[in-house]
Amino acid sequence: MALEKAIAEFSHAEAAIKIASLRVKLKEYATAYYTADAPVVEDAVYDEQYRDLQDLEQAFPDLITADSPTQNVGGAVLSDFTKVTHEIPMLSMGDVFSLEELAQFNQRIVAATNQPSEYSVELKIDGLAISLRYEKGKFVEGSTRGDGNVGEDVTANLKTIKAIPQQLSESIDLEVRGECYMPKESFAKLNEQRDRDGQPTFANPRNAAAGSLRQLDVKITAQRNLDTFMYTIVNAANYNVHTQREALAQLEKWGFHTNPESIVATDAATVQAFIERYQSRRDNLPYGIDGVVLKVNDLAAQLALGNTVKVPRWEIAYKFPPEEAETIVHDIEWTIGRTGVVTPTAVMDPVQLAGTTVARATLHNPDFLMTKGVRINDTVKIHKAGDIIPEVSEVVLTKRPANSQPYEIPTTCPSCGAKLIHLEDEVALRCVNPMCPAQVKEGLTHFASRNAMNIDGLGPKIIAQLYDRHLVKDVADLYQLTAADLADLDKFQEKSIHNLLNAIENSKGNSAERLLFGLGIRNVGAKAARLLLEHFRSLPALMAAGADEIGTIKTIGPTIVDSLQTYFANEQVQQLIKELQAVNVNFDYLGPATSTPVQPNYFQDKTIVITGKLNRFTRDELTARLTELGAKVTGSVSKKTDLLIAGEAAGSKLTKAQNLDVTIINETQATQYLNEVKE
Ligand code: 1X8
Repeated sequence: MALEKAIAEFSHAEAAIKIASLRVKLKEYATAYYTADAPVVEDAVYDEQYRDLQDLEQAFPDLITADSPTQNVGGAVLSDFTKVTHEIPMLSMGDVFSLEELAQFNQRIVAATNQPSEYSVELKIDGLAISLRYEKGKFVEGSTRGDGNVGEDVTANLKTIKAIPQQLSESIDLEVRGECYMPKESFAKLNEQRDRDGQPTFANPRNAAAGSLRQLDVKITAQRNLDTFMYTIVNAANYNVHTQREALAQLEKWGFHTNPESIVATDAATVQAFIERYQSRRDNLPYGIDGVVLKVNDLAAQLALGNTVKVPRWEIAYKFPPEEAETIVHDIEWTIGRTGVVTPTAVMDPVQLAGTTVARATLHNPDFLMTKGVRINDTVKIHKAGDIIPEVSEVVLTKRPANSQPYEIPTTCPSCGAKLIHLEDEVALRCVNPMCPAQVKEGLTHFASRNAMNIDGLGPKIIAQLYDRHLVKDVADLYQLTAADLADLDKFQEKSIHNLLNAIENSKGNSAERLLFGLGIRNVGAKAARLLLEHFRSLPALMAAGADEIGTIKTIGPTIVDSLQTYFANEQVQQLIKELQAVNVNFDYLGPATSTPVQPNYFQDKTIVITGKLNRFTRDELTARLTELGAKVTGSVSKKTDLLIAGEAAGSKLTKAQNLDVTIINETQATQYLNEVKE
């Protein structure tokens, strides 16, 4: 959870209190994580609170104490294992969460070394750090990091890992460091087995690796299929190794496993491409990664740069955005769709999730809500379903407040008060009152939407005002609106009035499949509407047709036929059609549409700005694709902007979007969303 207010607004006393509480929490998390191998919060929660503490301490440096988590490497030593003192401390690493912070890291390096930077760029393995010592070529001691100075002797455990050579071909003394991890497949199998045996499962591969390595019974470790990637040679210069790249090559020669994915980079674009590549492919790797590590390649330069109190100055971790986050549910909102389906949404404290800020998550339907057992004030874990829609994964029951009450599903429509019902065979809860204001407004919004009558400027907010002021109760009323009616609306100036009236007027000339789709008849989507009008050529012809004839059209099944006949048989509908005809709304099919209707997608109906340099598309290509998908691409960022797609070296537009809290995605994320669109 972010701080409750800006750092600048904290008084000294308030900061002292907040700092104290953050330290208590962080220490509790760290103990659970390092000592018990059972984290109580997501990494992202730890990281965020750690950052809050860092920020507060930076603003109030007199409040920094030596025992603050920011001044120590995490992890205490469990007493069951013999202690090992690390002659050269095993430091942890500084981390950053954005490309800007990475650029700042690079600037510091360039300024300090006075030469262009060259980095070894490696994957950050989600495992636990280990150190291996060899004497005269023989493996003699292996240890965990512990608190960085003193770790645990896990030599016997490490001897069971095949990836660790017991004997080197050269008779040398050597200390190497790296990461011990459990491959995802082994992790899945282990948890399945534990589940079958009624044992608690491990939260993630890293905890499983830590739990497996720190076993007093090494037979258990031996069964756990652990693996390693080594990446550091201690005192490398003694082995005629002068760069990190040479170190990796030498480690490989000695017979250690090294990670095959690393590269050398001398410019930001290469680093960014590497980050994006693995961020989008992390699910396809056989082991877990949680970021990318940048190390100054030249080892002499590393030495010259040295360390801060806690971390080396010459390396940094870029952490991937969390794919799961924890937050608190403050409310459960019920929204009523065009067809009366009532859908619950969790309203939550905003959190960062896979690169965007999320404050709402779908709860789908009452069954889902009850199965998950979500209550108001519950802490929940959220993730992005299909990488797009924020969804509640589970309630964190250990954090449920003592006075928590079971949540009660509403029995009446929050908009019109009508009794809600479950239609047969449906999980959905529905309001079946056709006059329900929420449904009518949704229906009007649908009529005006891009794939229907495409009335630019007539969005949900304007429609709500028109409806609430009794200016519009059905779609025919839109065509009776006058400039005087619109002049009363909030923030409506002459130009907007003129534009909206024009857009409404122009919509009368649309080809009739847009009208048919816009009427919002159950089961009649944009595609069915087009097929129907291609066949019947006009709305009256369709209305006059019998079920048999309609049914002959390919892909138009009995459900659609039924829906159409029920709809057009309704007297109110017939009256509505007459009113539309009276104001000269076109009822004829005007030939193939210039733009075919699109599948619902992430970009649809969003106002989007593209900025920065793109690698995969030209600006025009991306604009064309987004427009096809029903988005509006504009040139400048404003309050109306829904989304900024930021390429490399994005400048003032990015800053402006950040200030306006506009959702920002990068090119990789945009590509992922594009790939999601079904053809
Ligand atoms: C931690 C890790 C490092 C690397 C990979 N995975 C990690 N978890 C690497 O350097 N390739 S470095 C490191 C550290 O704490 N210094």
